[in-house]
Amino acid sequence: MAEAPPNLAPDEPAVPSRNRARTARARTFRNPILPGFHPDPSICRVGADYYLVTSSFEWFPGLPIHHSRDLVNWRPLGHVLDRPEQLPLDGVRPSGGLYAPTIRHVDGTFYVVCTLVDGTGPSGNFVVTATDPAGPWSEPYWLGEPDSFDPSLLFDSGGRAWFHATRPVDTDGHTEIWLRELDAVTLTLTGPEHVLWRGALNDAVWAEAPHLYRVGDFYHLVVAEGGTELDHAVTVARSRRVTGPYEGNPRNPVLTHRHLGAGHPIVATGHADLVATGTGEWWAVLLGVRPSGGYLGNLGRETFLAEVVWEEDWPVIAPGAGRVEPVGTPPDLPEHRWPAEAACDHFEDAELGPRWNLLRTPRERFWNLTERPGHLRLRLRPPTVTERACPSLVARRQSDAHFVAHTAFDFAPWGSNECAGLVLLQNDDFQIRCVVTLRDGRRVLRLIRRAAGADERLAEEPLPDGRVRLAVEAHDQSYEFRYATPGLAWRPIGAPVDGSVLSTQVAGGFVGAHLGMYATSDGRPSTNVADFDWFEYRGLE
Ligand code: 6LW
Repeated sequence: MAEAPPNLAPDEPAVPSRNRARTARARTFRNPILPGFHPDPSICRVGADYYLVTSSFEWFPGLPIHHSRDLVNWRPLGHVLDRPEQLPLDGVRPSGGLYAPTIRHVDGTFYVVCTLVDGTGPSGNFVVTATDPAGPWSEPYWLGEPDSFDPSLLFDSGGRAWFHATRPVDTDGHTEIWLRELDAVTLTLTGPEHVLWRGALNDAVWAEAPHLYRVGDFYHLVVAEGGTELDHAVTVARSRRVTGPYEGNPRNPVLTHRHLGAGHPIVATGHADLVATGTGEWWAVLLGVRPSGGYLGNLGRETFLAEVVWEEDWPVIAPGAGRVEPVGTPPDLPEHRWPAEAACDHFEDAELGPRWNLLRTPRERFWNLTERPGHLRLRLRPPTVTERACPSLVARRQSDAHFVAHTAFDFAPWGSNECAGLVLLQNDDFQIRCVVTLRDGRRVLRLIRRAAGADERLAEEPLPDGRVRLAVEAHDQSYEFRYATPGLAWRPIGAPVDGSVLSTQVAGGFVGAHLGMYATSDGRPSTNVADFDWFEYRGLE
């Protein structure tokens, strides 16, 4: 960070104000502000800088952190948990791992509180701290509370800090928001527990994602309810005392798309976190889903931006519209763009850039960018992408319903157990693989779709020697694969594949589709490698 953060609490009482006349603003911005799998956003402001974290589940590094000056244009800063010793994701189930984080800043320190769900090592809630949001972040301070998730922090006046989170009260999806004081020096929970809220609707399910703010005379509790799919909603309650009792807003839910049907380009909106700008405006970041092909969504839950105003000491989200639209009027902040990310990674740097992710915690370095300069070298190792392991996979998010991705690589399989190529996946059981392997001593290109844990071979073509180029072009649920070898023109492999195995609705869980480069020796030791020269991804919308 270039400048020292001013000593400013994100939750400091601000004067509730109506955002200024919207007609004066001619610019527009596009939602989502973070396309592709970026659920459960949480935001804080330090002076003119905004920092945003999102969930990452079984992917490593954990908790991407983005930086913006105008709330619309974001650049990746890195990840909160980027050291294997900080993040034990070994053996974690798909859509286990890191759930919804919260980021706050007070007195020069950034705090992220989060939950590691169903870990095979330490699990439950933890806090990490940093003085620079780009890192390094501390080792986790484990708070326990393994039944609770979606933790948040309120730093109140007088130096007190309040941990709040969600926990189940039964096995039917009923939950409660509870609160306990956090000793911000020892980072331990202290004092009595208080139950604050169980949701606004009669018999509400999944009251979760709580965030407390002190605004004006009230403590405002913003929660999600209805579950993170089509019935998702934002509801609010307020109290003059942090420990309650909380009264619900009679106008709840204050935001939902549950009544808009499949025709709306954005569904499942909820899980909001609020921020006040330096100019006194208020905005919410929240998650939503852009369906592609009915209710199917392969991109997972993405991060959206919506305006907030205060009326009668209650927040109004998306005033005048009541819904989040794909195009909006931006905050009254000077536009601040960042250099565009290159569509093609030529692997010229010594480290992988922040767009690249690995599955679970890497305990050995299976990727290398220096042994063969300008190439990503993947070592063939026994784990495969069909196991709860850390396979030799380097992947990025699918962030557009329409996209094309290309890669070129050198790979000579030494046995029919060895393969390398392109993989698109939701999880260990739902994926599409286009890989070079050996059959009867000859090199072949094979296209496989995996649904509910069962592989189906869709196509296979003999492959001449030499460098292989692979491409996938997707349009909603249609994924077409092509390949080329030296002297051979591009040709399709198989028919277009139904990609619905890459949707959350079919695969289940909380993540969005990833695609990337993969190599395995399938259970046997090997010293073979696959060298990827470049990887290009372009949205086609
Ligand atoms: C998140 C919670 C949720 O913790 O999904 O259904 C979880 N509810 O808010 C994972 O994003």
